[in-house]
Amino acid sequence: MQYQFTVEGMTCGHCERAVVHAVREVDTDAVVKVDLATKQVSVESDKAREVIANAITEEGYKVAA
Ligand SMILES: [Cu+2]
Repeated sequence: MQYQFTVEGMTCGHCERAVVHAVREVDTDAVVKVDLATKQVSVESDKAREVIANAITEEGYKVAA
């Protein structure tokens, strides 16, 4: 599945890596792309959307509804 998230609170490369890492923790095969400027995170994963969103939230970033 291909998911698109708007994620608040990412400001730098560290945040980007933290988000990618958080997603990979729930799905090691996930393909994650982060665009800091537009706050967009696209994820290709077999996991449910909520599982990915929760992983990002637990890392300390806000997923817009
Ligand atoms: Cu940062």
